[in-house]
Parts: sequence; structure tokens; C-alpha cells
Amino acid sequence: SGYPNEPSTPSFLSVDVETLQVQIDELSSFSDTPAPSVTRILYTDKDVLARNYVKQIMTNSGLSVREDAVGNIFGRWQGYEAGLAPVSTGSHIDAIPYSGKYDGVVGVLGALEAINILKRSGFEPNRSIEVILFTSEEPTRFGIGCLGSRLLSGSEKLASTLMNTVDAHNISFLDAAKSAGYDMDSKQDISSVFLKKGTYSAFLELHIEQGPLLESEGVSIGIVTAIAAPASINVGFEGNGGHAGAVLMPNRNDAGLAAAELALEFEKHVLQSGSIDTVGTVGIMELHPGAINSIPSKSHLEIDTRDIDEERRNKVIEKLHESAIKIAQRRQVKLSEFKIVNQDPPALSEVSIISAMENAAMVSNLSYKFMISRAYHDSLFMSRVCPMAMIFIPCYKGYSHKPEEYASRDDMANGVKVLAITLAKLSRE
Ligand code: HGY
Ligand code: MN
Ligand code: MN
Ligand code: MN
Repeated sequence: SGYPNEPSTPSFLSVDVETLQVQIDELSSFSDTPAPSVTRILYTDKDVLARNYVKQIMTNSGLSVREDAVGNIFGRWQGYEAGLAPVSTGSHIDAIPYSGKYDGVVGVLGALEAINILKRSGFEPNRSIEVILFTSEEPTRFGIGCLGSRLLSGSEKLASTLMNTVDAHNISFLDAAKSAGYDMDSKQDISSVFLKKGTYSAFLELHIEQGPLLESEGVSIGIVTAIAAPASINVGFEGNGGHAGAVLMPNRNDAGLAAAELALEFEKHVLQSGSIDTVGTVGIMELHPGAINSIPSKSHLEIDTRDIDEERRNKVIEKLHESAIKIAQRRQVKLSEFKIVNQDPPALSEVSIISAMENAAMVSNLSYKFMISRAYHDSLFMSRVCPMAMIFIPCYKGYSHKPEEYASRDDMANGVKVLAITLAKLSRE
């Protein structure tokens, strides 16, 4: 076929999983909470240290490294025909408070190891292969998930919202970015990161399952066929508050109890959706002033609901809104906020990439199964830019977003190998 060095057969692709584990451990040390937990929030000092650490590994692997205005980082392995749209892969390294060290990280460091094993095998890509470290996938600091990939996919709404978004300490997005070395002043700066259609021929993401299926069924590889549709809603109630002793019950309009009642009503709506695939979480519930002897005068809830069926999920959001209005009336509190922060459609994986992954698992003699991802990922937004698919590996008891998160060396090596073989194949198409 005239290409130098056809990809060597998978059996010669030996993954240096010891080095990968060392890198995962070293990266986890850049954290704002003590080991074994990891907390690494967008644009903090620890985030900057972690970014530099990964950029160094990209450089050591001979990749050309560039960053965009918001800090998405790209490491490119120049291909034989550099003019063609590259194959891309990657994930995130930011970590929610008190979480683990594998979520996202396996898809960044594992992608770099996939490139290293292809290089060691003498393979030369036709299309360039590009590893993307998305600037922030978790919603922690500015309340929106997949900030980096959402912008890459061209979200005008997010570009304008970020111009007047502040974090919990009243630091603006622009100032936070500046403190990390990303100097933006205008909406144009932010939207300069939008990718043109056709920038990439494909996007693949390696990720821990963040669920128990692969481990419990003893399956080595998950091939993701669809990513569930996530949505997040902010709700606020306001009442008169007052002295916990002096105000008798009939004279209260307790914003805290309104929040509590809404949370339980929301759970009912989710359970009554008609499908096990509908999930709902009230992950944040704040009471103001937050004193034991003061009736909450304000409450703030951040609600996460997802489903593989977008309509069914949207129905839950409508019922949530109806309940919030009803509870506010009944309890004589003000519904001060009901804001849908994001209401994203699900994403379907590209069939041709799914079969390339299936083939890679087969030639590597690995068991595999097709499955949906109930967690969202940067792939959800990259699917708006190019054909996408994901590779899952098992994680201990499905744990994620907590310090006990763990993926074995064998499982990581399997995932890296399937990623490498798939990247090699797609770089030749
Ligand atoms: O919440 C999620 O699904 C992702 O892991 N941030
Ligand atoms: Mn996560
Ligand atoms: Mn993740
Ligand atoms: Mn994710």
C-alpha cells in the first residue's frame, strides 16, 4: 500500500502500563485535597501544574503542542499526509472535589501511551493523530459541564454566558482564565476556539465506565453506542426567614423546607417517568443563612437529570417546574430562580468507528459489549464536530467521583491497546 510500516499486529503492541500508572499517580498529586482523593478545579494552581505535567509528556512523545484561548490543549503526531483531517482522541484531567484519579485521566494519559506504542511498533500514521486535553469537563467551577468541548462544538450561548459568569468566590471566568495564563478579553476571544466542521475525521475517547456492568459481567471492553442526554437546572426559593424560636409554625414561610419538598417531588417525577433509564440527582442544596437557629430565608438547589430518551427527560423537567411553582404558592415563598443551565440531546456513536473498535477488541482477544454511557463526556459535544465513539474499561465496583475510584493495570492496558489499534486503522482511512 506504499505506506511506511503497516501497523504491526496487535500482539506486538506492548503497553507500558507501569509508566502509565506512575504518570496517573504523579498527576493525582496535583490536588487541592489530600490523597487518595483528588480535587482539581479549572484554572486553579493545581490545574496549571497538571496541565504543564501533561504538556511535558506530550513533548517527550514528540508531539507538537498547542493551546486554544480557553486552554484546550492539543498534542499532534504529524501524519504522512498532514493535509488530511486528523483523527482525534482525548478526555479531561479536571476532577470534582474529593474524587478519584482515573476519571478522564485514563483517556488523556492512555491516549498518549497509545501513540507511544504505535511509535514503538514502527507505525506511521497517514492522517495525523491528535490528543486533546479538554480544558474542563466537570461543571464544578462555573456550573456548566464540558465547558471546553461545548465551546469547541461552537456554542454561541456558552461563549456569551461566560462573559458574565463568576464562580462561588465571585471571580469571573475571564479573570480565572487570566490567572492560569489564558488571556481573553472579549466574546470573540472565547469563540475563537470554535472548531470548523471537518476539522477532525473522527473523535475517540477512552474512559472508565463509571458504572458496575463491565466488572460484574467480567467483560474487558465496553463499546459505547450512545451517550445519555444530560440536563442541569438551578432552583431558588426565598422566604422571610426569622428566629427559629420566636416564629410559630403557622407564621413561617421556610425556603429550606420548600427545597426539601421539591427534592422529594423531583424524585417522584423521576421514578414515575416509566423507565429505569431516567435518573435525577439533587447534588447541591444550600440554605441561607445556614444557622441552626435561623429559619432559612433562601435556598438554592442544583439539579441534574438525564435519560437516553430526550423527550422523557424533558417531561421530568416540566414536572419539576410545575412542582416548584405549586410548592412556592403553598408555602408562600417566592420562586426566585428556575434556570435550565443546560438541556443537551443524547449523542449516537458512529457505526463505522464502533465496528473498528469491535475489530480491535477481537484481534486483541478481548471480550467486549455494546453499551450506553449514562455519564456525559466530552465525546457528547465532539459528536457535533465529527463522527465519535467511546471505549470503556471496567472500574472497581463502578465507583467514580470518589477516592475509591480504581482501574486495574490490565484493564487500562486493554483499553489503550484497543484505542491504539482503532486510531491506527482510522488514520489510514
Ligand atoms: O457528570 C458526568 O457525567 C461527568 O462525569 N462529569
Ligand atoms: Mn467526571
Ligand atoms: Mn470523565
Ligand atoms: Mn465525563
